Amino acid sequence: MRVAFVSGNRELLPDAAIPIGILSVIANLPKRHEAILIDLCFEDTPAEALAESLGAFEPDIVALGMRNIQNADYSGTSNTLAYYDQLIGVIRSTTEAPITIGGAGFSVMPAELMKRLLPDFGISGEAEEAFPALLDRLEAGLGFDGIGNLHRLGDGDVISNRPAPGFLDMSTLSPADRSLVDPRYYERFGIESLQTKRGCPLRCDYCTYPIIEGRVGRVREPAAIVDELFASLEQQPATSHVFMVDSVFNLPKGHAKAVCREMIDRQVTIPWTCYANPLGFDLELAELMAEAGCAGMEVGADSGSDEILTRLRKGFTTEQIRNLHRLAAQVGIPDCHAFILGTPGETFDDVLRTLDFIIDLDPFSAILMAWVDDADALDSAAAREREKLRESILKRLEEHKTEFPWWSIPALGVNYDAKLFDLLRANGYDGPLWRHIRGLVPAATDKRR
Ligand code: B12
Repeated sequence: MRVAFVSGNRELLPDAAIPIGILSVIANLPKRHEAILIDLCFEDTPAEALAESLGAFEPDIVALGMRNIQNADYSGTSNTLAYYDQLIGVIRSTTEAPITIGGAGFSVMPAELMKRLLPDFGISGEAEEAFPALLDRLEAGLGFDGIGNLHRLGDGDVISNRPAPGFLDMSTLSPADRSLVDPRYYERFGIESLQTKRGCPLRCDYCTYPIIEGRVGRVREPAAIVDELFASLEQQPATSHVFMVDSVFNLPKGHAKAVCREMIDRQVTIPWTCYANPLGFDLELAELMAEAGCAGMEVGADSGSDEILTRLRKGFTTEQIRNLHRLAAQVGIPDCHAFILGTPGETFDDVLRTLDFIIDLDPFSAILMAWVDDADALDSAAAREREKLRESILKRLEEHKTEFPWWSIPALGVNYDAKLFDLLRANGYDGPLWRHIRGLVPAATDKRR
């Protein structure tokens, strides 16, 4: 079949992210299918570009990737649903080919998005097996039962197949081909995406990662990861940095160490960053990461109160956050901790406790966000109550922004805005930009308490 993959994502903050999920689905498509990738990220007029490419290719099916539903920076988030409505309208008016939607954003709430966007099919979660299975059924004119996580509309409602009985074995998957990627991702942002495993075992209260990837950890062979990295660097030589896109790089710890050892043995020199978790973080791991080129860790610390951490089911304590920070500082890896202030049930005193904790911890970088609860859209009384807390939080952060000018406060546009980031990149700063801000703030360390 002729398959037109469309990557709808146009988000450039904090960096543009290559459509690694779609690339993986393409890499694992049986060769008898002919696929193209229409990437709308850098198009000035995405609707026209899409219509033109579809018109020229005449697909049998359009596979639309939806990575983000919203920009989710807790600054009063803007959602992208109207934009996806528009893309689907363009596809419908250009071709009669059925539309299948998928991707991390879609997977977060597939039934709701099926009803809202009205594609013909949706696939939630990983799709390297489910999508070719759908093509087989369409070709053979058969029904759709048994294709795991397939969604379709019928009788005015969404019919959702059960998930496949197991998750994919990562060792059976072919790696993504980066020669398909628009080189502007690398020329303008320099960042490659690399996955060392799928699945997140954690149970953080609000997090959607296990919905997308499942909880069962499925690791890749370290040698295969480094092979993919070397191949990608050859295909896209403008790469200056790698982001490990795992939900958490250091869980399981043994695998993270094995990946680092492989990188060290094969003399990987490109710097990389990852999401790290305070659970079980130890000196040996920190040293291996540093030696393998880790140039930064992003940590979802969330709170400086043990009570709130327990309520959020983070599974670690403030002492473990401190431990990670100590070890990171010891081996010279900058750490960036994200905190979410005002989560459900939190009081202003809890927020102040977290702020005191951050000041005392003094991580290399901190991102402070004021919680926005999606559920408030349905409950106006709760929304008003929460809005008051949010206002007090932002007022307090306003006071801190001059005292700690290297903190990022997306809701106030502090160290998180497109112009600043463009300026930094134009001046040669690369990778995730929080790594550079502290060094640019005069006498930042004098502010330490
Ligand atoms: C790593 C990561 C980042 C890194 C990316 C680094 C990089 N260079 O790639 C950073 C920190 C930069 C980042 C930023 C953001 N992220 Co992010 N990120 C992730 C994370 C952890 C992994 C994404 C990934 O690459 N996965 C690996 C690939 C292989 O998997 P995949 O994309 O899911 O693809 C599979 C399936 O989804 C499916 N599939 C994918 N496409 C398609 C298409 C079709 C047609 C089909 C059928 C199937 C299909 O098959 C693929 C293979 O199995 C996810 C959470 C998660 N665990 O998934 C959040 C996630 C994708 N991010 C999210 C968000 C919101 C953002 C930001 C907007 C937040 C912000 N303001 O900072 C930005 C946007 C950046 C951008 N340019 O788009 C949300 C999106 C959903 C939502 N709530 O809107 C997620 C789901 C996390 C969450 N909060 O729930 N992110």
